[in-house]
Amino acid sequence: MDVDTIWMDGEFLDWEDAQVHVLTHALHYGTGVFEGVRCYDTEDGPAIFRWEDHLERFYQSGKPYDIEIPFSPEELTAATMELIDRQDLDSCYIRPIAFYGYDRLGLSPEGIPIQTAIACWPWGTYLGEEAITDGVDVMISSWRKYASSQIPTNAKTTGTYVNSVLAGEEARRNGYTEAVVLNKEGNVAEGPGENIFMVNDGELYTTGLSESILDGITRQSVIDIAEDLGYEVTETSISRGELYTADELFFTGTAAEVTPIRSVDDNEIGEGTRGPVTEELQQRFFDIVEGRVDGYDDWFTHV
Ligand code: PPE
Repeated sequence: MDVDTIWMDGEFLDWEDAQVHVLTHALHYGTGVFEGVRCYDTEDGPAIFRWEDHLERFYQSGKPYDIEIPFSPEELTAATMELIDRQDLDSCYIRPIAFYGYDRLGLSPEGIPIQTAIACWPWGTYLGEEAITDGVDVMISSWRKYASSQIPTNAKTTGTYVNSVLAGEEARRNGYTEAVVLNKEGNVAEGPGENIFMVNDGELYTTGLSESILDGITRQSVIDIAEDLGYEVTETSISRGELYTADELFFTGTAAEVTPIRSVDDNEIGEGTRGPVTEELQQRFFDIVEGRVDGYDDWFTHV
């Protein structure tokens, strides 16, 4: 990797020196929150996509856990800008994280210092280069998504990603590229690191916020982009069976961007390739994030 610096607790450190103690609270109990953000190489130079929305979610994610991030949004923004600038990155993935550090073990984090770090590195397509054009094969995971009555699903918490790891690895062990997880009620929730959309008769559907999903920023962006193109978008509950008979399906996420789904449990979706509505939205999404469309300026923070 062509990167050498990580910002941690207010300082720029050499990549190798950004370390924590082995008795870090978050390592034992998963008590950290994080973000995933992309910076795109636009016509006007590097620009971070929806930075303010990601920052807001970062602070909000900490609330249920009393993780009060000890840096202001301005300080985190300045640190990120400098990281991108110093390392000459034009497009990259940005990973802010805040977590309970080291003082003592025991479940209660009271009095344990909160550590904050930001790393940036180049990250290409999430599910493979061909995934963007050809789509991915997914399986319905035998693992359910944890319910929002058990752990807040709108917070991006480090520990809860064990659920995503179980589902994703089960799918890959079985020869699929990615999983889809059902919620406790048995309806569709999302992917291990993606939200999901369905297209039927030229209209869009996506799982609602009460389906135990992460409130994805790409999901909200795609809803806005689709509506701007004249599509109707409904946030609803989607059953497993509806996935099998959908005209088109696709994932959204910061890492996954807009990735078509071509089969579910070996059932072809539509023609078994990227569908036309998915292709149109995907093209529009890339045109917007790479700065080729006017009217979305407030989604960008220029470096
Ligand atoms: N659901 C989950 C569970 C999720 O982790 C993500 C992002 C999304 C939906 C989409 O949210 P948004 O990025 O705001 O559109 N997953 C992040 C982590 C990926 C990883 O492998 O690490 C991401 O895409 O950055």
